[in-house]
Amino acid sequence: MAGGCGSRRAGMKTRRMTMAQALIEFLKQQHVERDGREHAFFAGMVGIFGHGNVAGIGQALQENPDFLYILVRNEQAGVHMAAGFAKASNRLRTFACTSSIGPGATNMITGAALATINRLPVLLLPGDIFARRNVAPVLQQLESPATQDTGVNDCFKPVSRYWDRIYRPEQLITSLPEAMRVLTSPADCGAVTLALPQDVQTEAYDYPEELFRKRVWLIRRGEPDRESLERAVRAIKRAERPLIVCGGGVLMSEASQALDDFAARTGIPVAETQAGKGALKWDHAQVVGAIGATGSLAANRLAHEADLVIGIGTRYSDFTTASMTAFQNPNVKFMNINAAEFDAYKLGAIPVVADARVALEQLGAALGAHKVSAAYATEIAELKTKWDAEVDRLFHLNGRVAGGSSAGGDARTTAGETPALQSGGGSRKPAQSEVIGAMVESAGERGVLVSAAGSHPGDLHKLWRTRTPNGYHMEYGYSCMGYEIPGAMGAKLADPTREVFVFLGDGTYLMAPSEIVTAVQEHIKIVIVLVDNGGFASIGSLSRSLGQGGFGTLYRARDKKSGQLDGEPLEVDFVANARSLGAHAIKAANLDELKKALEEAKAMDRTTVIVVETDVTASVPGYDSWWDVAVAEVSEMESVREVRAKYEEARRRERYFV
Ligand SMILES: Cc1ncc(C[n+]2csc(CCOP(=O)(O)OP(=O)(O)O)c2C)c(N)n1
Ligand SMILES: [Mg+2]
Repeated sequence: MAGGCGSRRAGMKTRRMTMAQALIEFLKQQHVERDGREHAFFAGMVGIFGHGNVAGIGQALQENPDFLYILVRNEQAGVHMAAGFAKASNRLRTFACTSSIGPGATNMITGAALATINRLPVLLLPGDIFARRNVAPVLQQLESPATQDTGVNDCFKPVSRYWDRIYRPEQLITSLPEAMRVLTSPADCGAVTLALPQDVQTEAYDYPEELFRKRVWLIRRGEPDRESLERAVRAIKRAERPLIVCGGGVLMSEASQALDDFAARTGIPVAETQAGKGALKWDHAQVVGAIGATGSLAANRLAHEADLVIGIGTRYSDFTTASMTAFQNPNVKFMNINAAEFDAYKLGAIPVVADARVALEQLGAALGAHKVSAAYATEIAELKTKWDAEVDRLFHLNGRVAGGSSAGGDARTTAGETPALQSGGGSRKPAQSEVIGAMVESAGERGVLVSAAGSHPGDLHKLWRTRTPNGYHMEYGYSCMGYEIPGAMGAKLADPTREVFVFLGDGTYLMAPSEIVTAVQEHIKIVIVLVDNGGFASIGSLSRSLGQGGFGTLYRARDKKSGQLDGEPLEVDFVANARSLGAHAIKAANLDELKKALEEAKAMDRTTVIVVETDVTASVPGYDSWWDVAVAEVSEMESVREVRAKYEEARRRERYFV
């Protein structure tokens, strides 16, 4: 906004502005378009001011009140909020993130890694040290005896898809279009970092007026090439036991309807990754649930014997492939539809480098009336019915044991399908699966579930029943404790008409509860269900399965005698804590109280935290699956040596697909 409009440079109209003012003006003008719908790409900026950005970006934001600025409590959370917003917007919108130099900047690195791993666009604008250098070392500057051309912001390089440092104000003119190209690319998007030296942010330049024209970036729907499509069609026609692995790319491409039609017409079953879950309704006839280490019995059984795996928008993480043990058919082949060539070629697949929706439509048309065999269709239907009954059972345990051998949804266990009965019920602590059942009921058609790390992502992957696309928002690329609350705030900002529920553990809550204050500040209403199980159920369970007995995973005081963390349980009043941050807080002692609390929270217009203690012994089992966590090869501990022997045996099932 500022500056002398109308000056000229080599016949070009220019505007004299500081680098920061020009940057904000540019961001305001960026739009994206897909399927004829146009959106402003940036909803605003989130961040925290310090001496490294207050006079530059801070001043420019103040001058642009029409560009939303959200003050957060931690820069990392600010990036999570932007990533959550981008994910819930199917990558069509995001926030820019500003920080001061030094610790404010490095706080954003975790957020950058999360965004890049999950292929989510976020624009990071860390402040940087003086480009002028004469006053160095400035406060918070990392010095090097070997070069002056380095600083903490170089740490963003491996976690960014595009990285630049703006030493001169005019470098914005060439850097910003590159940043936008990457942010709006379906194949290359992730974190983009532009490091902004604090002096340069405030320097004026005669920017060409052209830089500030409204620009609409087309989000391409890439077409598959004819040859690849033909190969894909031949592979599907040949296959007797095809299986679709539905990844996050299906949601990002808004290809739910195309996949629904394709699966219904061909009868090919659809298994879901964490990022792809919920692209189809849970009760769609072809949906067989979660796949992999945290998969359903139905999906994992089908995966074991599949002869063609059709990966759509998936990057095949180890949880999806069950550490390369999920697919045991000796003749299994892969065919991958992906906007990114990198992912399309994985596992020696026939690559179809294309947008998911377009590829599914063309593939469906080319396949005509092709259908899976009647025998395969019956098998799919039977497995699905069995699995749905298993989920119902876990939602309504009524005091029965869940069937797991250890707490925390341990992926190493194989389920007993008919668990024994246990006394109990009434006012007892609920099992985690019952908490999930209550939340599924409360979430209704359009509720959104947000989570990221702990024992619950595995349980939620297996059990959550999504009814509307984007109703299941799991950050499981980085599985980052601390994403949940700001990520959910981003999801709520993306669609305020949907009720957003957060499932998080006591461990995560204690790591990062502070954005509740931001939620109150911004009138963002989310419902947080805080499961208190006295520490890290997930890692405790993993530790026990490794023969390590849960060492260092419980929230207990250091015992004076043993000198270890096995003393009295630490009492934390989560209700008082959440209340102190401005949330409405409720303690639920049992399942009935939890159900009532969920209804109370829905009726509130304020962020609500529901604290519920769960029974850690009633864990959800694993279903014919495995996750490779390497066990100590030599140890003084007998328990570890035993597990190592089993581990070596289990690892033999890991396969190469080339
Ligand atoms: C930032 C971060 N640090 C560490 C981990 C490793 N980790 C995964 S789950 C977990 C424990 C989470 O505890 P809690 O939130 O209470 O969930 P629970 O395991 O009890 O279900 C830890 C430490 C992580 N995922 N993220
Ligand atoms: Mg816990």
